[in-house]
Amino acid sequence: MPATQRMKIGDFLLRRLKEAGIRHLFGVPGDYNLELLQQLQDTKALEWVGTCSELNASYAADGYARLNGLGALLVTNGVGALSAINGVGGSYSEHVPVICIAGSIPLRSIDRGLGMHHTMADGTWDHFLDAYGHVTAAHTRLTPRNAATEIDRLIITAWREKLPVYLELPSDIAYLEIEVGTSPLVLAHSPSDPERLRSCIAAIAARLSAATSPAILVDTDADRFGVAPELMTLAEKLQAPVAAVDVAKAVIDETFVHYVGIYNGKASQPPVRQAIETSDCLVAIGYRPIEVTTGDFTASLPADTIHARGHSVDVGDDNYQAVTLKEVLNGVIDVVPRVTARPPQQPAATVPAAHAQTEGSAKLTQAAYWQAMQGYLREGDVLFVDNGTSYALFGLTFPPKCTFVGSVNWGSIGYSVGALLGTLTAAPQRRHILFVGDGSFQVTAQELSTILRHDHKPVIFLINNGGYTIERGYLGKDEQYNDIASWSYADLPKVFRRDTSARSFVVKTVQDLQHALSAPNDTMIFVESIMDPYDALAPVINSSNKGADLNYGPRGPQRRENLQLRPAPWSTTRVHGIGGTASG
Ligand SMILES: Cc1ncc(C[n+]2csc(CCOP(=O)(O)OP(=O)(O)O)c2C)c(N)n1
Ligand SMILES: [Mg+2]
Repeated sequence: MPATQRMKIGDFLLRRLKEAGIRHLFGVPGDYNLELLQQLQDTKALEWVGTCSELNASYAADGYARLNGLGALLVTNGVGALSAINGVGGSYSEHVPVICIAGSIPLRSIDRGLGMHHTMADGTWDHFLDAYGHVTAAHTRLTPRNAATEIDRLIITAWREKLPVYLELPSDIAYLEIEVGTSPLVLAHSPSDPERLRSCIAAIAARLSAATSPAILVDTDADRFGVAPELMTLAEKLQAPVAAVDVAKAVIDETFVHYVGIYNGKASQPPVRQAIETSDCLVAIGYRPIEVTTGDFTASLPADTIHARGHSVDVGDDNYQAVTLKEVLNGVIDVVPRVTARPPQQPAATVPAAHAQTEGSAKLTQAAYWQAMQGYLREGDVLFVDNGTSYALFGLTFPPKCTFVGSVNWGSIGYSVGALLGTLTAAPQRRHILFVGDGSFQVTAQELSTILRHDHKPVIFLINNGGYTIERGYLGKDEQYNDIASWSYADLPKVFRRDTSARSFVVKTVQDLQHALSAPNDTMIFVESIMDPYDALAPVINSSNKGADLNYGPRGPQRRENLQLRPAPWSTTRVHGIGGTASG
């Protein structure tokens, strides 16, 4: 019999979160979760990071989980839970393990049928639990009978599946004692089935050993399941090229000698396209094709591509279950013969520098802006992109050990500002740089105050172009629905923290930008760049134009005269990797 002890349910939940490696809890207090917050205060199990909204807390927990392996947020019944559900849905789409805890109405009210606030006031209480069932890998309402097992089940599920989970803690049970195990929670995958693992490794190794042009294609799960080092070892042993889909940018170090670039169908650089599409043994890791990652469905993987996922693998007609990605890759690395004499891959040309004028007094253009940004990036940066013309970031080459954070599949504007709080909290020693548009920033701008409150020192590059430029490329080039209120963005650090030491800049010329880029990063740097509403790199505008065709069809309004922002005919800027649709 494993040893047990008596513990309050709330204390046990906090203890398990801590044992799972979570050190911070994001969220907003409410009367249904204050009792757990008091337990957190009394036990100091975790550090509380209060946010301005539950939506932002969900983004922060997501950002935190990307660097920490798991993240958590605490919300209140209904109003808090539904505010957070967009972010949790995003975590599902992006495969990020987040634990969403809702302090919910007391069990007493459910037993007795008592109407309560923060509900539909119709005598029902399952709406929010049911809603979360659609955006999580597991959801539950805790009771004194199930808490000891359900808490463990949900945390382990989030970690194993790399997906969010939702649990309701009724407010009248957090202080009740139950019997729980004394041993700490162990986060581990079940070991693979030995026969399936052996057969799977043998099948992959046979294909790879016979291949003359093996290649590896990486999607985000390579990061989530922590196998980038194994993939690089395998590529080295096979002398095989590695490409990443755009959403998995920099999961493989972009300076790695076998890394060839971003594969995005016909938007890829020719050597990347060739390496992937003509490979006689392509190993794809967690590949999830959508219009954004496939150059508008022009991606064409070889028919016999080996598809490896977190917990299963397809090789030819065989499907292997009960195998884990790490064990499969390590097994393959062990048995494939080392290749020394493969003709070298033609390395992908580095991104052609934008043809930017360099005259200091010239009005700042996006071409000059992104050219300058390439020089600003440093080894080890955490680099954020939000939706919009800032997608140009995909075209930059990242120095070693950088982490890319974006919500590209889900694409919820404003994600980056909340998530920035999360990554800063998880890894305050790293430099975090946010690239965001004015429209995206307006959705979650208040969280800047929490970032300032905790003395974080990110560098924020905000493009002020008067509205939703990327949308103008879909529809409404001059329509007022794509305009937004003109904020004095660079003043916001002062507004959000009266005694701030943040360095703020309003940049209108190349010279101004150079000045801002030379500022020391001993405090927050906030750079507001004023740019033309019609200015965006050609691939970004092209992607919007194509998106409109895809979305509205041939009878849509996008073909009408002058209703769409189009790339300037003289524009020669090319950015590889974003030639497919970028979501607007
Ligand atoms: C939550 C949410 N609402 C609406 C959208 C649609 N949308 C995508 S990009 C965008 C505009 C982004 O504008 P901005 O951040 O200013 O970037 P710009 O293209 O102007 O650089 C909008 C409204 C979305 N993706 N997510
Ligand atoms: Mg904008």
